Amino acid sequence: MEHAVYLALGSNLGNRIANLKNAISNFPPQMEVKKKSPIYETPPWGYADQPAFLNQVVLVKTYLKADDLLAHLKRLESVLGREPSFENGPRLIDIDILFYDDLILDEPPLIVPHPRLHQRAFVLVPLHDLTPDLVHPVLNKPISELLLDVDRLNIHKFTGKR
Ligand code: PH2
Ligand code: MG
Ligand code: MG
Repeated sequence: MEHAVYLALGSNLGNRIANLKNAISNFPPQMEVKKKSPIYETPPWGYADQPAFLNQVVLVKTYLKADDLLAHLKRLESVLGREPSFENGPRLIDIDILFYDDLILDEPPLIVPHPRLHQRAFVLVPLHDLTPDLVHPVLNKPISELLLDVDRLNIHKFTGKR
C-alpha cells in the first residue's frame, strides 16, 4: 500500500538552502515528492544560542515501511554531512517524520506523529501551507487549530533577500 508521509526538514549550518535542496533531491527512488511548502526562516527553538534555521515541510508518497523510511532518512542525513550534536542543537540537516498516514507508534527511535510537532511553529506554519485540515491522530485537532496555540513571531518566508 502507498503511504502519505509528511516530513519536516531543517538546517542552520553551512549553505542552508543548498542543504534543504540536496536532501530532497537525494531522497531514494522509493520516495516520491508530491508537495513542497515554502521555505521559512525561523528562530531557534529549544536552545537559543545558535543560528536561525531554514525549515520546510514536504509531502511524500512511498511504499516503504515506517522503520525502513526512517533508516533511509538517517542514512541520508549522515551522507549529507550531518555530525552529532546535542538535543535541539545546531545541525546541517534534520529530516523528521511528522505523520505516516494516520499511524500512531511509540517505538523509539520511531515515534509518529512526531511528539513535539504541535509545540513548534517552525513545523506547523509550513505544514499548514500544505494541509490545514489534516487532523492530528493523537490530539484529534486539525493543523489550523494547533497553529493557534503556538508563537509564530519572527517566522518569515525566506526569500534570500533582507
Ligand atoms: N530543530 C530542532 C531544535 N530547534 N528550531 C528551529 N527553528 N527549527 C528546527 O528545525 C529546529 C529547532 C531539533 O531538531
Ligand atoms: Mg528535529
Ligand atoms: Mg531529527
